[in-house]
Amino acid sequence: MKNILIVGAGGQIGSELVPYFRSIYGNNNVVATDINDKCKGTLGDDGPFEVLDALNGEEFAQLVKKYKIDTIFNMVALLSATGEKNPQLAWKINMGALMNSLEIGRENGCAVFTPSSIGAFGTSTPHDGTPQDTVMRPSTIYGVCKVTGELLSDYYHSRFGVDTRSVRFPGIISNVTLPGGGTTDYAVEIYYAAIKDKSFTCPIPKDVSMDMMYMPDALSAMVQLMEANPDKLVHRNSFNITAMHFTPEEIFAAIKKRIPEFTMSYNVDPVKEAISRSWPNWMDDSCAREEWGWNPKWNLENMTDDMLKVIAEKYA
Ligand code: AKB
Repeated sequence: MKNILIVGAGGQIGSELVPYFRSIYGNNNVVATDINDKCKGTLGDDGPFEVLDALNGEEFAQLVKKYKIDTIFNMVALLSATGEKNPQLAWKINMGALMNSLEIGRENGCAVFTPSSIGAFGTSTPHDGTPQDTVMRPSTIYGVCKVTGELLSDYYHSRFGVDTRSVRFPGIISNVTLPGGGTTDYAVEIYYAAIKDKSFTCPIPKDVSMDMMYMPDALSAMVQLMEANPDKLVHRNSFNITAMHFTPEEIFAAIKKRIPEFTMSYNVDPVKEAISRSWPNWMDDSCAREEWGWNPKWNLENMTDDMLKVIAEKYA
């Protein structure tokens, strides 16, 4: 990767991907774009920023040419819970941004990374040790878009030779930009609530386990996969990757150990309950480990120490 375009740079992952990539590839070689120019403030002035609606193929293609881009990171998505409120819009945005990324990638010889998700799985998928290659019949529009995206990306690779690669992200936990509209968002919100209010109302049932990952592992996964030797890749779109899995009760206990006065109650959101119960309890990510050396560094314990420290400093 030499000249990188990040589409949807103002989101939870994009806002940390931009400075991380700039520290590796150089400020001027990482072009941040977003539909919203307000996120420019968060991203800083270290490198180029352009306002871009990813659904506008002409403007998207012009930027790829202007900056001689060789790799596109398409981080645009309406997440699982928001998607259920407006499925037509979710399809339009999620698939529109992906199709433009793939087509523009094909026309300009770019590699394309688009994250998939645990949301690509459904109730009929084996929930424990979810295999890399298994049944994928999701019950959300977000999941339908993710499965379609995986198939399309593999198609663009086999049919047109586009270097498409992707991972199935679990819930991503971070402390810079809040996620919005996801089913796993509770695992971020709980840390802010612990510091600010010393209490949290959880929308996910106490016994539901989901895969999760701390942002630093998610960032290095993207570099590791995109820099991997293609000859070693048996799979491409997409790799199961996980770093930890826990239930609300388990993350609560980890925080309470550090903040004894912290309390949690439940007000289960039926949409999030149905979604979370349809997703894996934990995935088998051995293919990612074998094919490109995936090896996460963060678990519930060291992540909890770090999250509480950083958020406490923010609100000190
Ligand atoms: C969501 O909850 O929708 C996302 C995801 C797991 O893809 N965080």
